[in-house]
Amino acid sequence: MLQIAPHVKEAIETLKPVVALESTIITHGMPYPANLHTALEVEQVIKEAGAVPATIGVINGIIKVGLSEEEITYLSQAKDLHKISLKDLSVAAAKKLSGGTTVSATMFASYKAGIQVFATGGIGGVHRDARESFDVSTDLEALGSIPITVVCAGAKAILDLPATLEYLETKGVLVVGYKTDEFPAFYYGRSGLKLEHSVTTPGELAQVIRERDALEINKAILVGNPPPENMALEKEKVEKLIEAALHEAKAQNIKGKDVTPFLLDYLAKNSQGETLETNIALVKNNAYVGSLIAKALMAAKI
Ligand code: PSU
Ligand code: MN
Repeated sequence: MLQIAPHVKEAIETLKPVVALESTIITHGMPYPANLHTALEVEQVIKEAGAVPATIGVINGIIKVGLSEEEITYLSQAKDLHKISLKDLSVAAAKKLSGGTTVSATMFASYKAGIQVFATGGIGGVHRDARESFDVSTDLEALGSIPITVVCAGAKAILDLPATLEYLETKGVLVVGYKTDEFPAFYYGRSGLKLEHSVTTPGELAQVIRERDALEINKAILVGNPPPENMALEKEKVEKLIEAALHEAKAQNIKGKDVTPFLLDYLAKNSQGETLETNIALVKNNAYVGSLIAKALMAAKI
């Protein structure tokens, strides 16, 4: 059921640095053609940094680790693709569905394939209305139970960031700032939420990952990497847009797994594409840092 592309399999077996990528960002996170260009460019960033990219998604019920360019193109354009999180993988396999894998499903597939590092944009988390809606992303459960390393620009700013950090702490997930002592806020770098732990080099982080593995702590390490400074948006501006987006989602009665795609789309449209540009830049930046971490991990093994 899990099909690993031959070049990815070879890279894993010969201890080359591999970086996994998700595909919900392609199917539900960005409009066409920005989604396609971004997906291909992110792979290029990883290659140029000296690692092997493996974009993960589901095609006709098969979980593919290392999608081909044709498959990525298909996922960027096809209609009625599913947003597949961890709980959906079995149904997708049974019913031969196709779709993008979220952070939780991609973490699962990466771990099964033997890939240790996964780069994404922003993880899902505790929604701002979670006290009433109970909407807490299953990404947080996956982080609490799958021992890989996830590089992100924090949780999407549409979420309740302090609550998301609390939830991660409850789940025993180590959150490490990469060259920052604050939890990044996706569109802007500084959330004001201090992190207990931070590193300044990939080697330092690799050491922490190795200790986690030696201790057999079966939980993810979440690396918070701020968006590139020249691409970060102004907090006040973003927060105004988010308020409006949340209001609109409520008015249109958007619920469950449709909430995140709706909000991202609303923000992009109402910021003249600015939030999309930042989203693209930070995914690339995370892929780059993910490559450095994967390389540092492998350097110690050879
Ligand atoms: N980050 C982005 N764009 C996205 C997502 C994250 O920059 O589209 C996706 C991820 O796949 C994440 C999912 O796992 O949104 C979370 O959805 P939910 O809030 O419904 O759990
Ligand atoms: Mn949700």
